[in-house]
Amino acid sequence: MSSIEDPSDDLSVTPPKTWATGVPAVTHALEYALGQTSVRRTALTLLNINQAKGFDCPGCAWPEPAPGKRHMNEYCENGAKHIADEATSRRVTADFFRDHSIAELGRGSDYWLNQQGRLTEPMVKRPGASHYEPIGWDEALGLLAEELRRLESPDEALFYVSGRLNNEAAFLLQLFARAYGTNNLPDCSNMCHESSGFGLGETLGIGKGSVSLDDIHDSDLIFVVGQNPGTNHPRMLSALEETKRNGGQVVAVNTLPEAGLMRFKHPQRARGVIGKGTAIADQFLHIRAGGDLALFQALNLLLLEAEDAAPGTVLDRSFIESDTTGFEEFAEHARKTRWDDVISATGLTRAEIEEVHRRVLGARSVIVCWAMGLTQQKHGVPSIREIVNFLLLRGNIGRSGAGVCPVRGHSNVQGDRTMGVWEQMPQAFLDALGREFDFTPPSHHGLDAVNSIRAMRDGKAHVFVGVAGNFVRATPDSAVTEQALRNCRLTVQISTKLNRSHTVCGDTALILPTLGRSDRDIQESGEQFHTVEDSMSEVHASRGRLAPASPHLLSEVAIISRLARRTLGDAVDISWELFERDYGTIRDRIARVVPGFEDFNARVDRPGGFTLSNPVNRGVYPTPGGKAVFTRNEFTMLRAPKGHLILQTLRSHDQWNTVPYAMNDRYRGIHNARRVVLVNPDDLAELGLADRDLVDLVGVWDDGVERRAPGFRVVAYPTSPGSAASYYPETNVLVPLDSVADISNCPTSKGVVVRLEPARESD
Ligand SMILES: Nc1nc2c(c(=O)[nH]1)N[C@H]1C(S)=C(S)[C@@H](COP(=O)(O)OP(=O)(O)OC[C@H]3O[C@@H](n4cnc5c(=O)[nH]c(N)nc54)[C@H](O)[C@@H]3O)O[C@H]1N2
Ligand SMILES: Nc1nc2c(c(=O)[nH]1)N[C@H]1C(S)=C(S)[C@@H](COP(=O)(O)OP(=O)(O)OC[C@H]3O[C@@H](n4cnc5c(=O)[nH]c(N)nc54)[C@H](O)[C@@H]3O)O[C@H]1N2
Ligand code: SF4
Ligand SMILES: [Mo]
Repeated sequence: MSSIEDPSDDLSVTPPKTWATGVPAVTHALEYALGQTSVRRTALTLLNINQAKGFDCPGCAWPEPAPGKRHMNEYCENGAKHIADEATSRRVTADFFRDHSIAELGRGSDYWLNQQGRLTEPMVKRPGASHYEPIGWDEALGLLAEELRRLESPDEALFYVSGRLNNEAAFLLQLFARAYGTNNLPDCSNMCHESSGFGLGETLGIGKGSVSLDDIHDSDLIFVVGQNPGTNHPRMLSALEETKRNGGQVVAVNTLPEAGLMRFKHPQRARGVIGKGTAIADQFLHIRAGGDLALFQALNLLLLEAEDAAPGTVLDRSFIESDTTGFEEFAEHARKTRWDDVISATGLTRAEIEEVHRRVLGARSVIVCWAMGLTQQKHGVPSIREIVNFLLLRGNIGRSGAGVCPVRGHSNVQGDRTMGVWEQMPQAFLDALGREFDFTPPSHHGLDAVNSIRAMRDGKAHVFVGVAGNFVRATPDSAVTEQALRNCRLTVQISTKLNRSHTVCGDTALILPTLGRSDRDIQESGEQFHTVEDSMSEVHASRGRLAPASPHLLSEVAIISRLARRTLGDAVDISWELFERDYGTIRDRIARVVPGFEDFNARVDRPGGFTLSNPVNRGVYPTPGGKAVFTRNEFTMLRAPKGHLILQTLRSHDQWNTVPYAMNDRYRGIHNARRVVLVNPDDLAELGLADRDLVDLVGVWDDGVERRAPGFRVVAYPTSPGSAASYYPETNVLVPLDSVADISNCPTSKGVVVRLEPARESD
């Protein structure tokens, strides 16, 4: 199809690494960068990542150190790969679309699609057409506006946002959606940290983390639960190294012994390059899938019993008294925790848990960090609530070195929520938005990601607009989701690079190419910057430095402003033109609508920006009762029928979400293949399978539909007993649409019941 071939599927396996980062990491990043673009562009991009006057790394949401404390190279291997992937010199042109039918593109792999390069001009697929063809911006936006105006109800349109989107564009998009008349703003967060939002919102009153980078450095004890920082938040390892240097300890809780959790070599420090590096985890808990709720219930029981044995020495009674409610009911419930339940749910020994307990007793400050291993489980919300109970018991909220730390994924996913991208924004936000722009936003909740798919599947939504993501590959139940999108009258993707979502089209489909984070953004009033908020609520500016990938690109702000003007006309009196001309005018309005953004333009002008304060750290809990809430959580564990495993669908070291950069997962020792399933050797023996067998993964769910992912190589691997691991998005086909976390509706991507069948003959 093109000169870029899929790498051959030629699996080789080496022992999993016991350390992360160091010289090989830097070399790998440079190799990828130089494969994409010139030495000059590589140097320019790398020198500007995460510097006060440069652009924010488009990788994860881990914060940068304060400006004075940054290294010249304040980025990690993966950050460098993400930026090189965007700064690539390869281009997808109109000729490319003429040469490849949409059906042909649909057969290309996720890897191949991404490797084609940056999108360069707007394209349209007309009804019945087999190919995309060029279309002017005016006509494209007119076509979309016309479809939106034709809908019987604004709730028949969906606006999907991924956390790559900057604050200014996110604010405009939600303003436009609400002025148009809908709260249908599904986002990637619905599939990511949604359980954190609900778990923290209910107990602490705010769905965000409460700690800063300094808290991480100064903490006595940090838990890293269900998270693989070596790959997904690499610079978190530098922070944990600092914790250790200051005398703190780390407990890692994972179903896999992830390299970065074990040992870390700092690439920016001579010692890291040559020495043995720092051992990160003081204790590793090789937990069973979904066992985290039971683990924290056991730790809470131990704390209550220790307090009984030595009253007044274990719990922070005065904090519990002044800052919380529900302690007595919680304690009564917690005392019923049974050790045999805990042992079967966690697969840990009582001695291991008691060892953790002793560390907790010895720590004056404790932080719990977590990511997808918790949030994408059916009982993700109760697990997070139980973690809050654990921290409240010893007053580990709101003081130095202590607190909750949900480690976010996309670089601005937290900011997008702050800007109002959520289908359930509180009424106070909607009122403030309505007051500022003189209209009445709809108050009924919109659709999240899973419910958006249901609406398209059932013919209740007809126009899908995706901004900065890859909806078709990020969502569960791929076959259902693809059909849902094909049911639409119009599908629109505002993107930088080609992906599978461009190949799964409604009757009409539009590709609207846009500037990336590294591209210079010049508007009528001059050069623009935009802003982002990281996982620790730090808001700062990001300025692209490279010549845009094509002269035909518009910024996201420009696309949304023009679309709003075309769709809404004079219906609302909003100065969209001004917004496009000068992004500072958007920030002026954000300052008046979003709490904590007062004087936004001036504060973001300082190097490093500013930090949004979390009220919890001032002893203010925005819960209905004004206090932190202890909760009672029923014991739950994941069970698979005999002969089945609990599959988690996770990231390899060489991918950014739905986009593989290469076929390797270096730290886990997997090379040249992605269709692999990692299984514990004891489970393999019991299932009568051997290392390297070729199997189909077959999902088990109670709707009678067979979900099959064919042709996976078995790799014997130290997964915790009963659990298996495979890469996303190849395995999304196995996640049933209705298999969601309680309360948060987040797909259970880490708890999929499967059986392994000998691979069917390919036909
Ligand atoms: N390089 C790179 N960086 C990324 C991304 C990327 O794709 N590539 N994606 C970004 C995004 S959007 C996100 S949300 C984050 C995701 O960051 P992570 O949450 O670290 O990502 P996953 O690969 O999904 O890994 C989940 C981890 O949880 C563990 N786990 C699975 N089930 C359980 C369980 O039941 N209990 C426990 N205790 N552990 C479990 C897995 O073994 C694995 O270590 O990364 C961000 N950063
Ligand atoms: N099975 C399974 N499914 C999952 C997960 C899992 O662990 N397992 N994880 C879930 C999680 S945590 C998340 S966050 C989602 C991620 O879901 P998404 O955020 O939707 O997916 P991405 O792969 O990050 O999107 C990549 C595309 O974004 C576009 N893009 C990149 N940069 C820009 C930009 O600056 N502007 C614009 N307009 N476009 C840009 C490019 O075209 C690129 O192809 O997936 C979820 N799905
Ligand atoms: S840790 Fe995350 S934000 Fe920092 S450089 Fe790496 S990918 Fe980018
Ligand atoms: Mo995410």
